[in-house]
Amino acid sequence: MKEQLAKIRSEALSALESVKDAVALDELRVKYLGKKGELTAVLKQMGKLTAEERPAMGALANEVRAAVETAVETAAQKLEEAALEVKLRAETVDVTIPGKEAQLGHKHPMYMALDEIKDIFVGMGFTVLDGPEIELASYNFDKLNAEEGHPSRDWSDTFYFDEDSRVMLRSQTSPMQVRAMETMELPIRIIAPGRVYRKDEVDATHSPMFHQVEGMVIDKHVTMADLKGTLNLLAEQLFGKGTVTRFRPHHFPFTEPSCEMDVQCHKCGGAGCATCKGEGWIELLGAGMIHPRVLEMSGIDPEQWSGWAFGMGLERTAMRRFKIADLRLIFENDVRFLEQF
Ligand code: 2NM
Repeated sequence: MKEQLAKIRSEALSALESVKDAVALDELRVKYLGKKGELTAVLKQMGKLTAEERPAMGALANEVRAAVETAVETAAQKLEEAALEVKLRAETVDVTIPGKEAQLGHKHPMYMALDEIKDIFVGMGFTVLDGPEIELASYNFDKLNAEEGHPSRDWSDTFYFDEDSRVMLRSQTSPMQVRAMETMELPIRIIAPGRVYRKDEVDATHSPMFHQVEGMVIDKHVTMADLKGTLNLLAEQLFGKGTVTRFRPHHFPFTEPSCEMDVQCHKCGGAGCATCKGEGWIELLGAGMIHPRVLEMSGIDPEQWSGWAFGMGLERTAMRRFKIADLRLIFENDVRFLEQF
């Protein structure tokens, strides 16, 4: 029996020493330590021993069991470590391999122009506002003093959603200015850039969707001098120091008096060339003193407050800034075009 136990120990230990995987390990564990295993089989013969022999043999059997159990644990640990080693090696990242270059797009020239305009106005304390593109005709027209019968309200000029012309795609960003007048605390200094929609056929200078920036100041004692000073500063910062401007009388329903501002052609200095189509001047924006009726309709007392506003087309401004000849290029988003700026 002593020999049997010694044999189990040496066989088990050498088998466990070289075990290759978890399944084989489990088989060995069952073979030597299991209920029907070799050790149990030997222990079952203990009954045949004399009372004197039994304690020493029992102690030896326990010693062998403990040795085999320890060897099983050691083997399990070794297998686990080896598996981890394999996993780590498989998942190694070579940080020295050159990365894949991400294909970034290109900022759109119109947004480059818009960002410049935003920076100029934010620098003067204006807030940039965003508003709905689906608007109520009351905000797009009525509250801006363009009442029933005004030509811009016609079905041939405006996209309506309903038969009774109540809901529409905004044709200008000024409804946002009305919302600002109704909700913001005075004084107000804001600009509102965004998409606007008009029923135009696509050609080199027209699109049914385009972008505008409008701006507005309302405060005490605001005059046409503030309008001219601020818009001259805009022109200088957009087109360079010393840019010459001129203001021409014009008409808008929401301003009185109204004007358009031109900048002298930077190419020919006013003599007339292809860039300015022989005019010497390039039209930049429309503006004016906010009509007292417009202030009143938004709950602002025109006896106490006054204001000026302006509106400019973004595509046209970008086309002038970057010498783009055809409006359609602005909307095509061809990277070969965009990457030129
Ligand atoms: C323009 C020209 C002149 C304008 C007026 C207003 C408001 F809401 F204050 F009345 N917003 N925008 C305005 C004035 C827009 O676009 C050519």
